Amino acid sequence: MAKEITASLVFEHLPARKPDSHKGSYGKLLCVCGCSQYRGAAALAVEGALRAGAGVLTLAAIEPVIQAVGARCPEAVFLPCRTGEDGGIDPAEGERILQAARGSDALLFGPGLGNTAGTASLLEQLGESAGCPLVLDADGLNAAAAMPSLPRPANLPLIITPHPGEMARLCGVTTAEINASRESVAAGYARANRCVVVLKGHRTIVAGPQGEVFCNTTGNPGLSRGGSGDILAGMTTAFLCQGLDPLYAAVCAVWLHGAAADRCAARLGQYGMLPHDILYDLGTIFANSG
Ligand code: NPW
Ligand code: AMP
Ligand code: MG
Repeated sequence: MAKEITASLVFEHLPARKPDSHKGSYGKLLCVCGCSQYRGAAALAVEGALRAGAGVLTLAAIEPVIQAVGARCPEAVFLPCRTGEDGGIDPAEGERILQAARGSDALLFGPGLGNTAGTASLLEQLGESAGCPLVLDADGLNAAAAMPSLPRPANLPLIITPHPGEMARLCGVTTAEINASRESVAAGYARANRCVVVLKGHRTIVAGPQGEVFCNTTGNPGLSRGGSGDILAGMTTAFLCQGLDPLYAAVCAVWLHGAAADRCAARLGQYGMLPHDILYDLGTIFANSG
């Protein structure tokens, strides 16, 4: 039986920002996101991560993605990558990205990368060798679904954040089968693959490798639009890079993402709210939490 995620559980696990801290105290986060088709996914993941407290964030991306993200988010640092044949990052850039990952505290791989051979090649190069905790989302998960086993950095945490369609691809079953038994699917996958699973949707499930299972109580159908999950992926990686236990990095991100969406719906309505609007509401939750 899943335990419900509550505000008190979340705020117990969120570390205070100490007066004598500096940007290095809050982690170095590397995002590998975006392609010519999906530039906004990178922007949303980056802003989600920065608004969830990451200290220094670097985005490895192709030039058009960097242009789009830089215009929205001057705080981001960039690792410019050549564009490959399929409109994503050229897989020959894998070694440079790997070097950056090795100096990072957490790596986000997937939002908006494109479901392409280039993404699969990058994941093969980075997944097991990254040398830092890894969050796989979106096309990172689609690439992983085609591999014999889930790529993971040796002895380091792995969090996956699938929606039911992505989970179905990972498990080789239908989306309906995933949604028919969400708790047991997430728990079984987390145990079998020694990772944290965030199975998204109405009442998102967070399952850990030791059999822990949480169910989220926040969020609303105003989140049912493209881009919501990219923000969650950034937020999850931000908490991971700030040193939270991977299970609680996911628990905190999921609850706060939904709680921000609930505030946003009260402000703009479920029809009118957009994923990037919830970042303002996330700030008001932090502002009122002390
Ligand atoms: P349906 O439609 O109901 O049959 P995909 P994606 C299913 C980027 N983005 N319950 C759904 O089923 C992402 O980061 C970029 C049940 C459908 O089959 C990725 O890189 C944006 N089913 C890329 O686009 C904004 C559910 O999953 C399938 C479900 C592709 O990601 C948008 C759709 O998923 C987007 O984030 C649920 N709760 N949720 C940008 N602005 O740049 C989903 N499904 O085919 O994996 O496509 O999620 O859009
Ligand atoms: P993605 O499909 O990757 O963009 O992720 C969608 C995000 O929005 C996930 O965090 C979902 O849990 C959330 N979401 C979508 N629809 C709903 C809903 N009806 N109720 C609560 N959360 C939702
Ligand atoms: Mg998504």
